[in-house]
Amino acid sequence: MLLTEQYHEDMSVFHVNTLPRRNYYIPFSDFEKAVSYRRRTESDRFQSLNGNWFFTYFPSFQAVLDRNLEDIWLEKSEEVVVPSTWQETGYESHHYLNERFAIPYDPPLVPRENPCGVYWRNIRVSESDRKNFKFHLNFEGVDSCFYLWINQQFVGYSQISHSLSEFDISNYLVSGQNRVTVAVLKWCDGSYLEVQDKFRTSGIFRDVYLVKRDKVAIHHYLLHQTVDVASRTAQLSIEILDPTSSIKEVDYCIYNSSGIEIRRGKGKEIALDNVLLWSAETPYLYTVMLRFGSEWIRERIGFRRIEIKNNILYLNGQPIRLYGVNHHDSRPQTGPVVCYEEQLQDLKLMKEHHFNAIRTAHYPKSPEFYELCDEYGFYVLSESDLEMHGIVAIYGRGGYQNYNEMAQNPLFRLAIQDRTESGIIPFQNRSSIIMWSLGNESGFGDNFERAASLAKKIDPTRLLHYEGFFHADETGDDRLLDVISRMYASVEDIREHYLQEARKPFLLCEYSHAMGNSCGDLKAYYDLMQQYPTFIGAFVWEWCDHAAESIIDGRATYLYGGDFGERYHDGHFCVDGLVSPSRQPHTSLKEYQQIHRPLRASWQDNTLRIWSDYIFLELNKAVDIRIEHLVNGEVSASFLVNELSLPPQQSVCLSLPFDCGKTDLRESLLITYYWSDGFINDYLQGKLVAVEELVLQEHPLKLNSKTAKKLSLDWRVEESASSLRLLANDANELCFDLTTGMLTKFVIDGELKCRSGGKWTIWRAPIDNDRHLLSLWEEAGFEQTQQRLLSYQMEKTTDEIHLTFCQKLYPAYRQAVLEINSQWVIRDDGQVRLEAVLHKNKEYPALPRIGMRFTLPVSYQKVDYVGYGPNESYSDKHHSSYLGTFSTDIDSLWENYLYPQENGSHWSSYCVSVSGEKESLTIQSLSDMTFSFNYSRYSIEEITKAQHAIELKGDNELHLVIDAAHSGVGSASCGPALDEQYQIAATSYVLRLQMS
Ligand code: IPT
Repeated sequence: MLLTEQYHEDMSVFHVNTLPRRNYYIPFSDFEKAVSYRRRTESDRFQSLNGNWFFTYFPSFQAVLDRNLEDIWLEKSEEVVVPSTWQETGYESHHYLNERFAIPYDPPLVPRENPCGVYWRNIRVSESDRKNFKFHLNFEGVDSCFYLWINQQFVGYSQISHSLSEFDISNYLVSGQNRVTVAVLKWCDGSYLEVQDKFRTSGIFRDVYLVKRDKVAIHHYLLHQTVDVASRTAQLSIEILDPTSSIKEVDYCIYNSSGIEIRRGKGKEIALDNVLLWSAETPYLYTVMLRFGSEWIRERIGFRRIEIKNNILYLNGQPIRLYGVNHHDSRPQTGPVVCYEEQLQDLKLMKEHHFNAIRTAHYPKSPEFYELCDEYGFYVLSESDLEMHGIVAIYGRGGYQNYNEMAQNPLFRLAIQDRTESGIIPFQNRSSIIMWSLGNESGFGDNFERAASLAKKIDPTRLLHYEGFFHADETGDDRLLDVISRMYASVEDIREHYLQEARKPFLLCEYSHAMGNSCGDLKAYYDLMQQYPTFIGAFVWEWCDHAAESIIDGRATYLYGGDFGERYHDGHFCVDGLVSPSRQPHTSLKEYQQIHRPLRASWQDNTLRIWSDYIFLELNKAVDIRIEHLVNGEVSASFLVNELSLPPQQSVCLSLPFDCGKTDLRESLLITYYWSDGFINDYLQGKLVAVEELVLQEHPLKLNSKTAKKLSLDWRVEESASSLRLLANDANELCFDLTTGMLTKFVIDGELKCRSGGKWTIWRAPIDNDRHLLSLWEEAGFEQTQQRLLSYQMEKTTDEIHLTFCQKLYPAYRQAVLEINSQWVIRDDGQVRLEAVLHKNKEYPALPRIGMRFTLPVSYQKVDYVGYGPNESYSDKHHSSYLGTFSTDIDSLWENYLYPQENGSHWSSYCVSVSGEKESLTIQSLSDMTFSFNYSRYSIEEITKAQHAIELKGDNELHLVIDAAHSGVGSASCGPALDEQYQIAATSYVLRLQMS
């Protein structure tokens, strides 16, 4: 028998023989190394055990229990690299679940068929090391729990997937070769508390290492700081929380953020003056070198003061907002296994897009992540590894009405407390963390009131958050929670219930669900935050799309729930990030960047003013600005302001070296900001901060149209029962189908304008945010419509032919949804005009769009347009774009969503021209009526059907849709319904176009 006792189904034992929790640090023997290291591997006390381990997979732990260690070591084992997951190394297949338990509910029991992976490797320990040091074995993350042996002896047990477990293995080691064996179980009672919305994985997925400690060493200490903002003084106190240690004293040495030594001494109280305060904008870190006994520990500390006054969040005496994002650990090749460089890549991208806050959804990060947040400047809302959402699926108990069951059940009390401790104690010395969160979506009850008291007892200096209080019954007590938190509440709901009379600061821990083509509501929430200082922040859900990479036909493709043969899964609901799995920014991220830009321009009294929205950061020659004067959408003059200096919360006037506002054309200033040299964060150098357009003179855009060849055509009409043909010499022909009113031929001066046109549509390839409307739309029959020409009239004037059409568009089996009165005007100079009034039947719900479809030959790949670009733009998602003239190609218009859906539209356009080598079709709005357009290699039908980008093949035609109206995108996949102003629900729409 391998074990005498088992703990993984015992809700009173979570850790056996682990060392008491301590703050995270890595000791060094050598001061010089300690003061300057970049990575902890540089410490002589640190020995990474990452790398190859022998591994045997057992489908059931029962089989392991029947063996002894020797048998297991002799089993045919393979090697795996640690850290990794069984799902990535191929021992199990992937499984994505949102809020459901992955196992039947019967806590603390878990399935008997409990897969187990046994890992083992040898380590060498020298005689002298064993004499001089203690050896602490650390695991930073094992899913879901593990039993540990050194050589033949059982050492201990631990659980909580995202937590630090440390064992003193000194007494188990021998000089020379030693064997470390770890049995990891797929399920334990903790699995009921780890129901986070993610791919469910198993294994040793974070770093493993040994730390050599002095025989007499410190274990746990805290650094406390008190900051006086007015006098810029700080008091640093060192508290040794280690009653058993004989070390009572500490030598210290402090360097300021420029590396200058400012203090050296012995003692636990240190007063500092002239302190440069830490903020997300100015992440000044002081290096505090601590010598306990003969170990050196480096702490990098930012001095800052966090307070709530009048329900407003203050940092260093200034009101701040948390512009945040929810961040999961997720990579397409390794799942939850993320390395230092990848974490850094994410943080840099966030900085570039103006996030200043992160919620560690829904578990603590590995310690190095927090150190990076200190260094790069983020306000962190650090969450405990806790989510018990699955309880709402318990059969017959009322779903969300049963939400509080686990939160109230004493069975889970200790486990919740254990998770509260493990989420706080290791990270208390990190300056970036300003708020703790008790967990995510676990209901509310006594267990959480106790967890809140515990959290406040461990750390009274930080704010406390738990959104689950929203589900509390009337007895719920939230006195210890410092903020009111909600997720996905609408702007109106927030204004009405939380802001007009504030009880506590208000926070959105999740909002603007970034699934697919999304985040149309970012501006509305941003504006609300500006209006109410008690609305202290909001965190977008979420940073990245989760998916598993797989190579199919030599091409990387991304797979999600259901692609691995699982019976129960949640599809692609995990593909909901601002960046793709490989970190390509989606347009939602660009939208966020623009809306949260720290620099803004205004135009008043013929003066250009640039404002800094920074609260702490003095822009010391940090930004270059390029200003372009656009006349009628095209650049007529430009100039550069190099290395702008601007104090925080101040503005500066710039004089323009050209005249503006003098013509009857549309004039605007296009202002582009870039980080220049010398900014505090070097990695941002040359990066774009924002592009904004200030309209000086509003006029409909008139296009500098190519001077078209003057034609003088003598149209001849041929009419039959099924078609109406207009012909002028051999090179000009328009043919209309008289059953539908569609254009079946359009050739002017020998140029093919399109293969087909005039086909009305109300369908868009559904975006994820349409998912709640979809059943309504499908029920209404919007996806398949039929068009009928009811009547037409023809009239000839001296130089024009007028065709007046009366058409209807019907869903497959219902009454007409649109009645269309249109007039085609075909002129003798070869121009074709269309004026259509589209009446929507009031009985139908809001429509996805109202547009006219054209198909073009594949050679028409070039696209020129005047509209909102260069990013895709919609009525509610156009802030990262501006009105300009753009020249591009069809492939660049395509926004690649992993789950194919409507994309690449350009809102408020005046003109689009698609062309091949010689031929082109130009569609231009008449007067000030703008349109949206899509131009794509794929038809709406093909995009609608596809479930993975790789399935899209194209069909030998290119597809253009000109929309009189196109629904906004919103964020309703997990958020409020699309704001009415962006819905297509009016009774009539107009399209007025000229085609040539
Ligand atoms: C909410 C969860 O907190 C988060 O983990 C994720 O699932 C997100 O939504 C959706 O992607 S839960 C939802 C029921 C509000």
